[in-house]
Amino acid sequence: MASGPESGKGFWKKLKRGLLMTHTEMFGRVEAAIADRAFLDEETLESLEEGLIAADLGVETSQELVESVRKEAKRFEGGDLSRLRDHLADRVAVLLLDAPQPPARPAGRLVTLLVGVNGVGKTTSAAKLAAWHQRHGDRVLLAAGDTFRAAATEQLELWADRLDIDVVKQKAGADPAAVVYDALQAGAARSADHVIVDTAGRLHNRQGLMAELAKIKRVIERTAAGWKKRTLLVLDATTGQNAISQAREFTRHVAVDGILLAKVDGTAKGGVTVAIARELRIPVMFLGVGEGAEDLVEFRPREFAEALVG
Ligand SMILES: Nc1nc2c(ncn2[C@@H]2O[C@H](COP(=O)(O)OP(=O)(O)OP(=O)(O)O)[C@@H](O)[C@H]2O)c(=O)[nH]1
Ligand SMILES: [Mg+2]
Repeated sequence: MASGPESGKGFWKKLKRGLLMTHTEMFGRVEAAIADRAFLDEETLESLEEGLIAADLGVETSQELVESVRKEAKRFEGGDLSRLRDHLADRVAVLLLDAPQPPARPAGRLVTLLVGVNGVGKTTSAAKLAAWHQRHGDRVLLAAGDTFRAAATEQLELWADRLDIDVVKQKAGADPAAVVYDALQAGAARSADHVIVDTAGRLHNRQGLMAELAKIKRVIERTAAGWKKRTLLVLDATTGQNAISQAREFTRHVAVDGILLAKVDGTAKGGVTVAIARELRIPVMFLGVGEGAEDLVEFRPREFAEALVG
């Protein structure tokens, strides 16, 4: 049941690779500008601001960061980008450390419910999260709580086979709350440390589907007495700033304990992580950085800032 940090090298490599497109978007312009002039004039600062905004850090955050560079522009003269990078990495880290922090894996048995809009990456993330916790010593059980589509259960089973993890399922059309109930019973019987529940995609304005989620939560509350519980909202990083409005709507209807931001690798808008952390005031807990079982990393503010900027 340990939750020790992932080996430094693997974590770092995945994070860097996941943020590559975003990093390039942020710095491509300013690198070109600095190479031309070797000093930070207004135009270069504008290039920096454009890059930060294009990488979806948010307009306000981008301006704040550029302002902090402008104040000390002299320090960065001579075309030495590395000093500028260090400065920005520090500033971003400060912003991220000021946001709600990802909690450690709670001790004891745990139920994780994954929720979110259609197609954001819930099922893939359920599998990756299961693999992550398995690597960290948990005995994991998956619950196929998306009974809406027959293919959803098959998709989860395919992952589970590969990872050698059990899945609790029912036939398509079954009540997802009943699947979750079964999974929690099975989890207790098989001494699982951690039950991870996949759910069907839903929009916040679909009342019936939101009521279904509330029912799943009630079943978890009642059945998993003594277990720690957390609900993670899965967001799709490729939607950039839209992910924030989506989260705002969603969390008006469902209480959420953390964010799992998927598909960070597939976008140049990975800076939205900073905007999410600052604006939603919900801890970002995991980042999806690829389509493989291993492509999930913990969100660690300082390391994130360094990988993003450095
Ligand atoms: N590149 C990349 N692709 C991802 C990541 N996470 C998920 N995907 C892809 O996104 C697509 C949708 O993922 P799913 O896990 O099926 O999404 P979902 O939220 O379960 O979808 P519904 O159940 O239909 O609501 C798949 O093609 C995944 O491979 C990620 O971190 N990086
Ligand atoms: Mg799914």
